[in-house]
Amino acid sequence: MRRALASIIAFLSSIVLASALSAPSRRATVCNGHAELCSRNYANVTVIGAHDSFSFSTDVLQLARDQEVDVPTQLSLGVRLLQGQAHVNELDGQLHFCHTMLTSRKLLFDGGTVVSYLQKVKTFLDANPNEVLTLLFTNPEGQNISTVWKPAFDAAGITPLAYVPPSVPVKQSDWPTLGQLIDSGKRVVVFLDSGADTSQVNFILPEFEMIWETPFSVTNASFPCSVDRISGPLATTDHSYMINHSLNINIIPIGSGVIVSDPAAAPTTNGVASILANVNNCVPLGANRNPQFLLLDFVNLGQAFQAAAQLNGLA
Ligand SMILES: *[C@@H]1O[C@H](CO)[C@@H](O)[C@H](O)[C@H]1NC(C)=O
Ligand SMILES: *[C@@H]1O[C@H](CO)[C@@H](O)[C@H](O)[C@H]1NC(C)=O
Ligand SMILES: *[C@@H]1O[C@H](CO)[C@@H](O)[C@H](O)[C@H]1NC(C)=O
Ligand SMILES: CC(=O)N[C@H]1CO[C@H](CO)[C@@H](O)[C@@H]1O
Repeated sequence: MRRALASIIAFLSSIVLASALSAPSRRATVCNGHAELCSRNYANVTVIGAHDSFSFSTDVLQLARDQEVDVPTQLSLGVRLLQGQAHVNELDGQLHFCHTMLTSRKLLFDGGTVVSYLQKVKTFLDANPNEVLTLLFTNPEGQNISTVWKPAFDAAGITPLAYVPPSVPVKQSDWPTLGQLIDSGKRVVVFLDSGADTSQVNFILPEFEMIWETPFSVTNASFPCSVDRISGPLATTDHSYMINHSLNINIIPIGSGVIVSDPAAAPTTNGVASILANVNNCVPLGANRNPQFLLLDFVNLGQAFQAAAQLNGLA
C-alpha cells in the first residue's frame, strides 16, 4: 500500500517536472501561417496592406470607398498591415477613421471611431495568437499622441500587445524575428506618419524614420518608383519600404482634382504581373530587397497574396 502510494507520488512528480521542463519550449512553430517565417526578421517579410482599410463598401456608387470587404474579412484574407487616416469628429469629439476632400483629395468617408475599429482588430489578435500585425495610421491633423491616440489603443486592449523597440529608429536589419515577436506577446507594430514621439508614447513609432514610401495617389498604371517620403537619421538602405500599389482615376480633373480608387482596374492592378513589375521598379532603390509592405486598394480582388508568397519565397 505504502509502496503503491510512493510510486503514485513519484509518477505525479515526474509529470510536474516534465511539464516544468517543457514550459520554455512554448515557442511559435508557425508564424503568420508559415513555419519558414518564424526565423525571419520582421522587416524581411513582405506583407499585404489594406489602404484605407476602414473605407469599405460593396456599394459601387460609393466612390469614396477603397475596399470592398470589412476589416475582419481583410484580416482573414491575409492582410497583415492595416492603414487608415483619422480625424477628430466635430459632432462627438472622438477620433474617427475617415478621409476628407480637404486633406487628401478624396471624398468624405466616415469609418467610425478608432476605438471600435481597434476592438475588431483585438478580436482578431485574440483568436490568432501566432500572427504579427502592423498598424500604420495617418495623423493629418497632428492630433496629440498622449491624449488622443494612446487612449484609443488602451481602450481597445491593444497597448499590452504593442512592440516597444529598445531604441528608435530601428534599422531594417535590427528588427526581431516574427517568432520573437510572437513569443514575447508583443506582436503588434504601430506606426504613425506624423506626430509620433517615443519619449511620450513608447509604442507609437515614427513611420518615415524606418519606412520609406513610393508616391501615393498614383494615376500611372506603370507605377514608376521613387523614394517619395522618408525622414530621420537612417540611410535609405537601412529603412524598409512600402509601395503604394493602388491605381486612381481623376474624376474632377480641374486644379489638383479629385481622385477615386478605380475598382474596375483592381483585378489587373492587384494581379501578380502588375505587383511584381512595381516591385522590380523599386528593388534597386531598396538595397536590392523586396518591399516589406504592398499597400493595396480592394484587397479581395486580384492575386496579391500569391504575389506576396512568391516574394517571400514560399510559392
Ligand atoms: C529578405 O531577404 C532576402 C535575402 O536577402 C531578400 O532576397 C528579400 O528581398 C528580403 N525581403 C524583404 C522584404 O526585405
Ligand atoms: C500632448 O499632450 C501632452 C499632455 O497634455 C503634452 O504634455 C504634450 O506636450 C502634447 N504634445 C504635443 C505635441 O502637443
Ligand atoms: C508612366 O510611367 C512610365 C514608367 O516610368 C513612364 O515612362 C511614363 O512616362 C509615365 N506616364 C505618364 C503619363 O506620366
Ligand atoms: C490618397 C491616400 O490615401 N494616400 C495615402 C497613401 O498611403 C499613405 C500611407 O502612409 C498615406 O499617408 C496617404 O495618405
